[in-house]
Amino acid sequence: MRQAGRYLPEFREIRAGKDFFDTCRSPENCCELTLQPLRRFPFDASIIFSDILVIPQAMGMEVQMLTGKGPTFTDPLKEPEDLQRLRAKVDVNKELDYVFKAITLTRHKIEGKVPLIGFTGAPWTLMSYMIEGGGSTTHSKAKRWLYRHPDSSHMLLKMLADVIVEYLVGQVAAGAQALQVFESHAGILGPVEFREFSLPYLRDIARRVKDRLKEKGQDVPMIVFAKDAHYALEELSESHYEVVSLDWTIDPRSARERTGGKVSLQGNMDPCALYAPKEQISDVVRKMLEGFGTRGYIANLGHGLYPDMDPENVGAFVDAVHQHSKLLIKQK
Ligand code: 1CP
Repeated sequence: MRQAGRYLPEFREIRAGKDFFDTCRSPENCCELTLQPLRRFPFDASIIFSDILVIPQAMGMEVQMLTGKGPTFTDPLKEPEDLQRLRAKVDVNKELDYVFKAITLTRHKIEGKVPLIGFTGAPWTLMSYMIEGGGSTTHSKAKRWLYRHPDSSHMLLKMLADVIVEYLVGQVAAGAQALQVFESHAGILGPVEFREFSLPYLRDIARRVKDRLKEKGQDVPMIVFAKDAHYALEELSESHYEVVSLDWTIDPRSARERTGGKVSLQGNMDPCALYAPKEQISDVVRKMLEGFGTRGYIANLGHGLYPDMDPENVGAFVDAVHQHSKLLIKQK
């Protein structure tokens, strides 16, 4: 999750006074921000510093990251006619070259110590930002589209999926060793809408990326994170992803039963458990590991970190994962 986040003083130092997306466009800054947490903690992997909203930008939309407000679109999509404002054909090698450069530089600088994960937002999550114009609690403007303009919604989701496929294939060519797809706004949809407007695109992306990589003799694991999509666990485990990443509202044992060994699972400690004293963090981690078991499992949080979280407690989380997993493996 958001390991390179705002909870580290050294992160805030690099970010200070700079525009967020200017930082994303600087491969040197992205590389440094990706490496920072690895210097502090014995993580097993790293995720490239970037953002999911670089895709709407590549499609021609203007997005700014405003302090205290988050992502803000200058001119969100209002009606289906507005789709004509988007670039019909996106040359990802031109528009998102800065991300590929950041990945290549970071991959070199990591020197093989841990794998580097690339990522993207999924079509529905990006669509909702492009219509809402920023963060939202109800996502009612975007959902209004789904109910009133289903054809245009599918047209937009398809356009996004096409760009995402090129973008992910490009990330692997640049050096990414695993890919995570964030459907952060899955939970705002019910099962019926999820099956129509999210799941088919998640599947399509995994299948097309894998086919394209295969042609080049490449293969990387893919991870899907559909936040709050409890109802879709079984379907997600049959969607061509090797790993299903879970938020903290799902019980580890029931997730195992429902996915039945078809995929590896990732997650899912409540990030807010990092506010607890260290001993309690260790306890929460132990229970989580006992629930998931040690095979086919990637210990992680169930979502991103908040800026006021104590780096020491992040360290306590990582230590607890290592300590308890060693014990559990020994007991077998
Ligand atoms: O931590 C990292 O640096 C890893 C890189 C990373 C990732 C994987 C960032 C940097 N953003 C993301 C993904 C991302 N961005 C998601 C999917 C994961 C999730 O569900 O959180 C989403 C929804 C976004 C959109 C976004 N970007 C938001 C959420 C706004 C909302 O709707 O409430 C915010 C606040 C950002 C800004 C951002 N992106 C990344 C960081 C470190 C930040 C904080 C801003 C800053 O550093 O100035």
